[in-house]
Amino acid sequence: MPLFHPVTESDVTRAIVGGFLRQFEQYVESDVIIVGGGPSGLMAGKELAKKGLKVLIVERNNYLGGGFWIGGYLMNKVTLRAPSQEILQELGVPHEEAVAGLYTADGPHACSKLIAAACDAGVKFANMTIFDDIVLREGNRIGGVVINWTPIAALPREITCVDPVALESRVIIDATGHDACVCKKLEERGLIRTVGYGAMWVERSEDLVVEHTGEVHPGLIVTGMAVSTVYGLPRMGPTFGGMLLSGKRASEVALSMLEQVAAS
Ligand code: 48H
Repeated sequence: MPLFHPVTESDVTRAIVGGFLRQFEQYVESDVIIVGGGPSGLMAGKELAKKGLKVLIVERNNYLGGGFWIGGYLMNKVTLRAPSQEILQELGVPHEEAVAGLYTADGPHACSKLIAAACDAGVKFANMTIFDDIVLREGNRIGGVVINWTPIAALPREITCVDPVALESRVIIDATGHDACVCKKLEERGLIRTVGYGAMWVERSEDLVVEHTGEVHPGLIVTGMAVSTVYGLPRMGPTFGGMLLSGKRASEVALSMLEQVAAS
């Protein structure tokens, strides 16, 4: 008597294709699309989904978590400055105080708990999916994102040229880290200007990132390391509290933007 229930290969394939297509169709329109599934994007997504919003994170890699997995210098430890260790507490991540006000945790533990919290809150993910372009409406207001499969985008043009598709949302969050890909796309079109992140200055950088997190263009919010790139703020190295609190701030800004849209 076999241990497992009998199923055929076509049952497995149908389950995957059907499940994918149902979700993809449902998320062709979302309340908020977050580009980038690193710590700032995951945090923003978790907070927004907790409030009942329909949130999709577009991530070009197969894995989520960005730079939060391995922390600094390939050493699997992440650091967070007070008061952001409270988020580790909320997520149930073991951590210890290294010196007054500076906490360490294991990157894989912190990152996997944050991903799980985002999933539990109801965030959906399009991974292996790369942001390609922006949808612009009247007055250059954001209308959505243009996406393609990462493997397609990685192929040389002479081998294939596959047109992308678009997903609609009135609020987009650029959480693509150092590259600030969404903001750079608007810069290419002459709509905003980015400065490039500055030299390291831990003490100053994280407050500035959180303070500057917000709307950079009608419908577009920038969060995380992308904030440093847009505004020329100092980098902070492998310390992540600023990323988490910036994500939280981005979610608050998104909520108030959506309230304004609903009221208009
Ligand atoms: C889809 C994309 C695209 C694209 C990128 O780099 P991240 O971890 O970003 P943050 O801002 O949440 O956190 C930054 C932090 O990890 C860090 O590097 C710090 C604190 N550095 C300090 C310093 O001094 O250097 O995650 C960004 C995510 C990644 O998963 C990318 O794969 C993804 O965005 N991404 N996804 N389409 N075009 N570009």
